[in-house]
This record gives sequence, structure tokens and C-alpha cells, in this order.
Amino acid sequence: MSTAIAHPNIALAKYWGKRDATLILPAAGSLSLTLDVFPTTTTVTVGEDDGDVVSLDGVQLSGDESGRVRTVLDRVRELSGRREHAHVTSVNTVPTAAGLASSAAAFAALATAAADAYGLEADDRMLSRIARRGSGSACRSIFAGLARWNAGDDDESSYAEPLRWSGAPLAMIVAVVSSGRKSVSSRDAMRRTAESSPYFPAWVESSSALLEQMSAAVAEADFTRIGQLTEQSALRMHASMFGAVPPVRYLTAASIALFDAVVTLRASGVEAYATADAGPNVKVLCRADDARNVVDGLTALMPNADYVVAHAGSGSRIVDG
Ligand code: 2P0
Repeated sequence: MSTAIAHPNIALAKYWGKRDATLILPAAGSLSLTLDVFPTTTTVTVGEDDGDVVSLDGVQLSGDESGRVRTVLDRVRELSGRREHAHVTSVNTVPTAAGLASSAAAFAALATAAADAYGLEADDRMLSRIARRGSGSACRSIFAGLARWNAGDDDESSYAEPLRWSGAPLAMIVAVVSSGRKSVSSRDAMRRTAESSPYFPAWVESSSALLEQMSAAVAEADFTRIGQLTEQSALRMHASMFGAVPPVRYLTAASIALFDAVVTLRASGVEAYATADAGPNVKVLCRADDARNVVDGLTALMPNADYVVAHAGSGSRIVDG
């Protein structure tokens, strides 16, 4: 029995669209910050004879959700040369499927726990590749702090790696406007965007360029540039979704108001940058020293949102077993 813990990550340079849906190879690379809030803890017990059984927060999963878990277990079995079934028990502390990256933490924890439970000698790069099979963004949650997912062109070359950060400590303010389940999964929304949005090719092309610019800004510890690119990446990703047929619109009036509030904060001298994922909640990147000012400023402008302050968090790790 092995238990692992992992945290969600928020992409500063977004992943949106696949070039291979089976291997989960992305259309372009991405770059993220692993957070220190909302961990997922997952236990894998090998050697059960009633098949693979998966439960999340005490509820047994079926269909697509347990299928994705089995994909990861199958990959670990293939690599370890073992065939036994497993029981997987996972506890989330983040509202599931509300655009708060619960699947990234979940599949990073699963890959880490399953590799250990099956006795697979896996380094972080291999864990990243295994986690990717469950959910693309999960390959980044293997690592602490900033991580870059290299798109690659096959299973072996598509993995995340940690980036060194020598700038002031970072913070991410999660502005929660809704914790409801999203109406379209990011997997389906991504596919629809890639298949029907005339803006998708431009999104992919510009993402690759933006990733290189952001990687350079990270190497130079240029926080302002990272922030500007973070907003560009988020807005371009959502623009690509607006062009889909039918359109994918995760941003609500409250989300847009939060983006405006962040512009207002900047005009008042507090350096903060907004981003949003497959849901209405907005995340605001700032320096850790400014986190209190950002929360106070946003609360004054948008009192109805709940604010959670996150910092750079640790990568996935075994906690027991
Ligand atoms: C990201 N998102 O880079 C982007 C930004 C949401 C918006 O990765 O199909 O759950 O499992 O690979 O990783 C969410 O998509 O999708 C996501 P799959 P995933 O964080």
C-alpha cells in the first residue's frame, strides 16, 4: 500500500488542445506554478482480486473517470511487468471539476502512489510521463514551483521539468466565484475548440512562441514580463474557445469583472496579473509580499468572491507506505 500527496498547478502559459488524444501529447508546451493549497491524497493498494476499484472522496467512480485511472494503472503495470489489480482511494480538498485543477493534483498523486505500490523504479521524469496519461496538466504537478511541460512528439519526449526561480517568492490568489461543477469537461471543450474554432491554429502557433518568451522571462526572473505573458496566454486561450462551434464560455460576468479589478489594482501600483482556466474562477499572480494588498484590493472591488492565498508548493511525494 502506498500513499502520495500532490497539489494542483495553475498554468501561466496554458495548455489547450492535443496532437494525440491517446498518449495525451499537447499541441503546444505550457508552463505552470504548483500551489501549496488544495492537496489530493491518493492511496494505491495492489493485489486485490476484485478488479480495479476507484473511489474519490468516499464515492466509487465508474465510466470515464475510473477509465482514466485505469489508463494510469495499466501504464504502471506495463512498465513494472506486473498484472495485479489495485484499489485506489483518493481524497480531494478542492471543489472537484470547478476549474481549480483538481485533476492535475489527482493524477500526479495517483502516478506517484501507483509507481511506488507496484515497485516501479521511476524518476520524476518518468512519473511526469505516467501522470500525463491520466490528465495532461498532471505531468506538471509532479514538480514543485515553476514547471515547464515540453510538448514533445512521442510518449518519451512529452514531460514536464522544474524551472529554477531566483526572483522574489510568488503568490497566487485564487478568487472563487463558483464552486459548482463545470458544464463541459476541459477534455471535451479542448476537442471542440481544436475541431471547430478557426482561431485554434493561431492559438497553437502563438502558444509555442509565448512559451519561449515566458521561459526566458523565468530565467531572467522578470516578474513583470511573466505577468504580462500570463494574461495574454489566458485571454488568447479563452478567445480560441469563443470561436468554437458551439462556443465554449467558461468565463462569466464575475470572471471578467475580476480581470477588470486586477487592471484597476495595477493602475493603483499593485503589480498583479489575472488568469483563468476551464471554469469561472480567476487566479491572480503576484509577488508573495504583495499578496495581502492584492486580497484587500480585490475584496474592496469584488466583495462577493472568496479569496484563497496560495504560494509555490511542493511536488508530488510519497507520504506513507
Ligand atoms: C492548463 N487546463 O494548462 C489548462 C488551462 C485548463 C485550462 O490543462 O484532457 O484536465 O486531461 O489532458 O489537463 C485542463 O485540462 O485535460 C488544463 P486532459 P486537463 O492547466
